[in-house]
Order: sequence, then structure tokens, then C-alpha cells
Amino acid sequence: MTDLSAIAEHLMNGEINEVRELTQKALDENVPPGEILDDGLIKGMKVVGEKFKKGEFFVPEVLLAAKVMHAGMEILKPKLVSSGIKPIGKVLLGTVKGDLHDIGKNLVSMMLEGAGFEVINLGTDVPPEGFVKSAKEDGAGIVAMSALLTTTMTGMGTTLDALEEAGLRDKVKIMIGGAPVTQDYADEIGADGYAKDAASAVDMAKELIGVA
Ligand code: B1M
Repeated sequence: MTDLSAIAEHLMNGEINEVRELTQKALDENVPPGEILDDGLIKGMKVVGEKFKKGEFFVPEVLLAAKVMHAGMEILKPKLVSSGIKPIGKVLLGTVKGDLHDIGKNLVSMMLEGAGFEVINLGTDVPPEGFVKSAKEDGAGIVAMSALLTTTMTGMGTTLDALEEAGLRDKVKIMIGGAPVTQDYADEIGADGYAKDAASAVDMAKELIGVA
């Protein structure tokens, strides 16, 4: 019987082949895909997030772990879909208008996926109407914005206003982050949450949708 904690361990070490092999082996042994996800991949990613928060892991290690997570997910996804396992929540994520920085945003995306969220990644340079359109069409519970420039972070307030005007403000929670963004700024524009890094973004997203 495959030891699922070994999947978590290999994921933390960035060992892609081992994670692929063990994930497939566990499926072949009829271990439920949700269990492989929770006790293998997500468990490993959670530790990666904790280590990142404590400064024991750095961006390259997190990116590598996220890549390994994706490799495992590719194997699990068809089984998860056919077994009807639902994501814990849906997040609409983008970097605001005029801003092309996406490394941190993608890290946030990967960590959220690693925690079981479905992420609709709108990319970079997303105008307020882009967030509004997708919020209308995709039914996400959280709109998450990233900005790396002091000149573009004001786009977060503008997007919030646009969501308000479109009558969507009370239908979605709004979460923001990025190097120049602060809790004070989140309070100023009336966002529901702020997170300083990718691991904290997972905690905040869970808090916003009421998942412990
Ligand atoms: Co740019 N850049 N850049 N840049 N760049 C910065 C941000 C800058 C601080 C560099 C500097 O001057 N010291 C500066 C901004 C100054 C300011 O406004 N305060 C700057 C500038 C000025 C510019 C240009 C204007 C330069 C120019 O052309 N004159 C230009 C703007 C282009 C544009 O966007 N329109 C520009 C361009 C670029 C590149 C294209 C070359 C490249 C981006 C490539 C890419 O992203 N695909 C780039 C890069 C790489 C950087 C630096 C070096 C690194 C950013 C990064 O990826 N960090 C950056 C300097 C620095 O930070 N040392 C800089 C790693 C990443 C993991 O961290 O993105 O902070 P970060 O994400 C963190 C958290 O912030 C948080 O979680 C992540 C993980 O912990 N987080 C969230 C992020 N989003 C979140 C969302 C959340 C929650 C948390 O919830 C939704």
C-alpha cells in the first residue's frame, strides 16, 4: 500500500518523478483520489507554505514544489472529476491593469490550487471590466487582485468600485496582495482581505469563505 505521506515528502523535496510514480501507484491500488490529494499533495504543499512563511523555503523551492503538485494533479484530475470531488471554492485571480508582474500572482494561484481551490487565472494587465465580466460569468466566490507597482495598485480600488457598480459587491469577497499593498490600503479601499504572501493568501481565502 502506497504511503501517502511519502508523496507529501517527495513533493516538498521537488521530486517530480517520485510524485508521479507514487500518485499513479496509489490510484492503481484503488486509494480514493480525494485521499491522495488531501493526504499526499495538499499535505506536502501545506508544509511548503508553512516553511515559506517562516523563511525556511524561498521562491524557487515553492515554484518547484508547485510544479510537482501540478504533475501529480494531472494524474489525479480525471479521477477527481469522475469521482465528483468538488473544489473548496472558486477564486478569480489577476494582476491589475497596467501591471505585467505575474510571478507572485502565479505563486498565489499555485498555492490556492494546492489547497483545493479552483482558480480562474485571468493573467496580467486585467482592467476592472475584465474582473467584472469574469465575476459575472464564472460565479467565483472570491475576486483576488495582485499589483507590484505603486502606480497600478490604485487599480484595485477602481476594480472594487466597478464591481460595486455592476451590483456584484455583495456576491463576492475581495482579496488583495502584492509587494506595495498593505492592510491599511485594503482597509482604505474596503477590500475584505489582504495577504502578504502566497501561503497567507491561502489562509485568507479560506477565512473569507468560512473554511477552517
Ligand atoms: Co518590475 N518592478 N518593473 N519587473 N520587478 C519591481 C516590482 C520593482 C520593486 C523593482 C525596483 O524598482 N526595485 C519596481 C516597482 C517600484 C514601485 O512601484 N514601487 C518595478 C518596476 C519599476 C518595473 C517597471 C516599471 C520597470 C521599467 O520598465 N521601468 C516595469 C513595469 C512593467 C509593467 O508591469 N507594466 C517592470 C517590469 C518587470 C519585468 C517585466 C522585467 C519583470 C516581471 C516579470 C514577470 O512578473 N513575469 C519584473 C520583475 C521580475 C521585478 C522584481 C525584480 C521581482 C518581482 C517578483 O517577481 N518578485 C521586482 C523587484 C523585487 O521585488 N525585488 C520589480 C518575486 C515574487 C514571488 O514576489 O511578486 O512580491 P511578489 O509576490 C509575493 C507577494 O507580494 C504576495 O505573494 C507573493 C509570494 O509571496 N502576493 C500576493 C503577490 N500578489 C498577491 C496577491 C494576493 C496575496 C499575496 O492576493 C490576491
